[in-house]
Amino acid sequence: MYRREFLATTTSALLATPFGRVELPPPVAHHRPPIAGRPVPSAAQLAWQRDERAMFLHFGVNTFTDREWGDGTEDPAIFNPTRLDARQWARAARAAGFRAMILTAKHHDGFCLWPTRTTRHSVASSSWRSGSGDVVREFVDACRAESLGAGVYLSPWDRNAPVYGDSPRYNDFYIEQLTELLTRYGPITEVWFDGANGEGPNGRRQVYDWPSIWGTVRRLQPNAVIFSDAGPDIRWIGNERGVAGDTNWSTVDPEVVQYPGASGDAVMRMLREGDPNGSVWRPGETDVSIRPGWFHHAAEDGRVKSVDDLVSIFYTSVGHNSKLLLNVPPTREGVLHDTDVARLASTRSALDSMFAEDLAAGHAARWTSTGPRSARLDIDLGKEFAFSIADLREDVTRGQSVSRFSIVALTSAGPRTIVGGTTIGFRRLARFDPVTTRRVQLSIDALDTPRPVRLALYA
Ligand code: FUL
Repeated sequence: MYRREFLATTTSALLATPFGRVELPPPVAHHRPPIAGRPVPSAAQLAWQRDERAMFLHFGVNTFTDREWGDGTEDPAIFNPTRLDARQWARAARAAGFRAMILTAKHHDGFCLWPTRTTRHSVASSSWRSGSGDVVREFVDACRAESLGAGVYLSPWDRNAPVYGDSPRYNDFYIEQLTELLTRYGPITEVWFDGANGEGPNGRRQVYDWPSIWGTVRRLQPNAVIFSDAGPDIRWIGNERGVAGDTNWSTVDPEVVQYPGASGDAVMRMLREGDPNGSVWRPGETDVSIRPGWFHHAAEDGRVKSVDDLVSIFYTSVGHNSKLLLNVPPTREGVLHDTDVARLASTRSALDSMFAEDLAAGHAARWTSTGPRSARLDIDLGKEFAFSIADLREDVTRGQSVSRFSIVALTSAGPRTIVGGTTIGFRRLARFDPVTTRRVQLSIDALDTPRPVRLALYA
């Protein structure tokens, strides 16, 4: 949450000398041949996007110190959840419609939630279960039990490791931690590399070996997607408010954002909007917390986002061709707070009822080509219906192509534009004042020969 402000003051030059261009083994096979050479998602990227919702869990020493960023001097003994129940996290996530969870295995304070060989700053030195516990193990087991994907966040910035800032040595240390996480716990679906950064002891700056770090993930978990500002598979959406770009291409120009933590207007715009001419497929993930902070603070128990806020976030993340990564932080007891769990359940019910019945389903629909790069869909609903939600989807297995859309109601008083916008992508949601009509037209402009877009309408 403090990331950009912090970066602005401390790290403008910090990562200015990355290890160079990243060359990774190719991702898992593409689904179908690209249209006219445009990028398409890998199987792993497609599965990631189809999940739509994942839950982020920020948990660690900060939970016990009541802070957002620990400084690495915390006594491991303070980590002592009294009734840790990862199954409760997973049940709540699943019941709320989430398909994956991502745990902060290590945050900036360097405290590891698994018994690592790399440092004593871990659960093994804590009071919890006399040092014999493993939060990552319980988290992964709970994900499996509830059929959720399991992802890990391993903070590159480490304020405890003495070798941080001693670049090659820290890179080795970090890759060893990553290797433990990626070899001990079975399939991992997403690995999350945070762009937040700081200086090592005595102001030494850490230069990360991203090619080796990302290469380690590819080698050990070839089906996992790698998230960071610079992908390579999934990019950060550029803010922590739950809002993806209104225009949001899943393709990007990789030259613009070359490493995690890059800053500047061009970088932020590329993160938010992508690039219609981008040479790589790198869809955006929207991370946001259900509370003001990322970690649980009892003082914020009354400030959990409302159902309306959470529904609105769904529209501006999933509904803007992104994936929602909603943070729900465990308490000191090691469980999700009742308020958060209830809010998640109510949000799921609200969304389920909104999308219960597609009024356009099964009605006569006809696509007409209106030009080499444009097309129109006419739908006859059979009788008048009132609707206030449009749900649009491109078949992104063949790439993303729509650059403009508009929906028009053909009413007795003449045509009336209901809603319009730019990109669609995997899913585009729009809400508007209820419109009553029998005939609806959807017009699109596309980058290549238009392919049919799926349109659903809801009351
Ligand atoms: C940021 C971090 O500094 C926050 O603490 C949090 O983990 C958020 C998801 O990313 O960059």
